[in-house]
Amino acid sequence: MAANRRAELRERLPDALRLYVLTDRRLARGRDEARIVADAIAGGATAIQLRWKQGPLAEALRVGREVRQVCRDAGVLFIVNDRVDLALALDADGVHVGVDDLPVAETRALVGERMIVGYSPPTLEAALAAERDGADYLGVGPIYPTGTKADAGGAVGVEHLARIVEAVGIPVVGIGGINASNATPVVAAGAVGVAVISAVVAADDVEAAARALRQAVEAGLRSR
Ligand code: 3NM
Repeated sequence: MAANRRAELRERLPDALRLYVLTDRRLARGRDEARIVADAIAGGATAIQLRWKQGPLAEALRVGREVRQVCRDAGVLFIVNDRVDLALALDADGVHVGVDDLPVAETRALVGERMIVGYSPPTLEAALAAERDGADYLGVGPIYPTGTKADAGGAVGVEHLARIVEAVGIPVVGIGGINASNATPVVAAGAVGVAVISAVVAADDVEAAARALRQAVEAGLRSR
């Protein structure tokens, strides 16, 4: 795609981040990433993040190409976690970085206008700084307690998310411990959508789990 993909995607972002599903090999119980992603999209996922925490990068590249193809065929956003090099190699729509990764400014300098950059701000101040440095959206969490990310810290709650939504001009998604029964208040608090791992990836019926979450997100949007 063109070098200015960022501008085109930024316009679509609020809609494209309604239900953002992150892959996790450990929770997938041997099921193939591309299969899980296809089922999640069938249930209503609007964005996918390749979250690669283990194994050789050559394998990440192979799996990433499969996942990217599923996303492209469906017109769904394809974002790579942590690794700017992998995001560039996969020609992803975006890269998502956190406090332990390359900072937002350096990430933006490397990817230019070729893709969007997401960031997970630990504080309100970090959220404002990330926006200034070129982040296109933020992931705020953990909203609720989660067992999926060991170093996620304590739950920040929807009030913290609402303060960040008020302070910044870029879209915010909530993440951490979100499922179909608690997603609605996250969106009611101002998030454009929710990001999830276990509620979809670990479900026996991935498509049904995604559908229930998407309905909870839509209920939150209607309540605003
Ligand atoms: N980031 P689950 S919480 C990847 O707070 C991630 O930034 C978080 O998994 C943050 O939906 C988290 O299973 C884990 O709780 C999300």
